[in-house]
Amino acid sequence: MTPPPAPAGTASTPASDSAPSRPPDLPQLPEARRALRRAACQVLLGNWTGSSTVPSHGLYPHQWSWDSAFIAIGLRHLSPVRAQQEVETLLGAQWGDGRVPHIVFNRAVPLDAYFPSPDFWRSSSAGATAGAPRTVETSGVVQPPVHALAAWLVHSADPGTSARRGFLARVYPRLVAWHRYLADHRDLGGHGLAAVVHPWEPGMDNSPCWDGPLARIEPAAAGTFRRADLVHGTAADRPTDLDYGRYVRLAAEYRDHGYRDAEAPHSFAVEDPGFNALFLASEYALARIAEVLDGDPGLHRQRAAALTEALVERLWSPEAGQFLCRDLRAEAVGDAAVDGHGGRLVAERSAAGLLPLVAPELPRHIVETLLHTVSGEHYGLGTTVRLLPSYDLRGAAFDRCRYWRGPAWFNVNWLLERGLRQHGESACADALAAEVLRAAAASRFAEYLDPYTGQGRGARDFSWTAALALDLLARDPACAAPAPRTGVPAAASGAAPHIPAPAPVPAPEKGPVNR
Ligand code: 9WN
Repeated sequence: MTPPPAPAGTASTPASDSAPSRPPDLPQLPEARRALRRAACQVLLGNWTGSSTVPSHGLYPHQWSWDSAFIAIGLRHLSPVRAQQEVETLLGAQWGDGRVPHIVFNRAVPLDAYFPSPDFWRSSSAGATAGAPRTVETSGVVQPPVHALAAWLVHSADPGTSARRGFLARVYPRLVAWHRYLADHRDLGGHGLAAVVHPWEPGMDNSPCWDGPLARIEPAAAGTFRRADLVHGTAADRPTDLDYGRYVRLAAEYRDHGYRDAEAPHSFAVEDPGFNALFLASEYALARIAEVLDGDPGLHRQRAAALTEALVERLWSPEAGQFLCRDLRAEAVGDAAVDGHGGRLVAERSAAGLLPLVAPELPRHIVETLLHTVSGEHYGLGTTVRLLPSYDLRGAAFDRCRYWRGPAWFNVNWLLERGLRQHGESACADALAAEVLRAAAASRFAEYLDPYTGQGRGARDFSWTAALALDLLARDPACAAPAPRTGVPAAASGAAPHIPAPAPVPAPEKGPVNR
């Protein structure tokens, strides 16, 4: 892969996609970078609710699982203690079976502010036998396991405070239980990868990769639910009503089986390369955590290596030049099993299939192929676009505006940057980091972007965009203001604003099953 060149206004976009001339490279200037840092801090302070951070007050007014992990990764540069709280609040809602729910509901938010609301999920009653907490309401599905990676990075930002507060010792058993849940309850294919059972689980809700598997699901009738997302989001950006009907059907089916994986039919079951790549990256993080706690890192490294192997064995497609999703239910409805692994690879290219670049032990020929794919015609990074799109630019379902069907997302680009750096592609990683910062500044921390024009879409002041910008800025000595001590007022230099004394970490309601 060549470093993204994209000089001012020269990106070769389709004729109709006249890319705006590139704005002055604002974030390159020290003062602009400090201003960006201050603005990112303000977003995180504004979205903080007292014990965690909402992705966005309007569209997503509760705590989301993988959002919180990304948010903590940025928040650690503003307040390591607050970043620890972010992670611990989420883990405080962990279920007895080890699952970390994808939403933790804030009871102070009106029920109609977000759908599906707590009265749809009914976690504390319907999920009782799976160990759902009794005093907090949550969803019943999960999101990608980025949490151990986040916990490790949060600890590393201020190991002294972390040790004094016993942060790692508290979160480690919970993170182990979370990974064990995925290994024991979600290996639906039986070969070592975790399967997602709802399109919300991989975090890329309406990726075209789900179109095939979802086509078999009978949608819930239109009048039986009321979407709240369209009050805040543009319909052209959001999933369709038909997709929503299917999401609702799947979630209700899971709920009606008590969220018990052994009994739920899981009519949607997919092995997703992004989800499993983050799973293995988090196993490596658990190894680092175990080392600090004088535990046994070996087991975690073995699991990470086994996940890498299973990922390559089951999801690598040399023809596509990337990893693909495996639809585990394809056979069940009579589709031919073509490769003897059970189910069928989904013939759609999504950015999730590039995320295994975060795996440190990926075979070199695969790394090289992925690098080639990233800048090739399907993703065009550095040639036709400046940030990685979420889906194949040439795919039949490509839509530059609609959610995960084309737009560029900041968390995906942050993960790619990390993967590039890990495999020695520092020039590309530097160039991508600069583009991420430029786009974050230009879009007022948008939720996602039109990959061709860079125009911001979805929510603004979106938390993970601000957090991950903060993380990239923290590498710059001009911006890396020392983490403020509680009660220290903001310095004029771009140091973080005043952070009030933290509220006590909520005591977890019930301990995770830690077998
Ligand atoms: C459903 C919160 C979440 C992200 C997901 C993103 C979107 C929710 C929605 O927002 O999903 O979980 O209502 O569309 O797809 O990745 O975690 O930011």
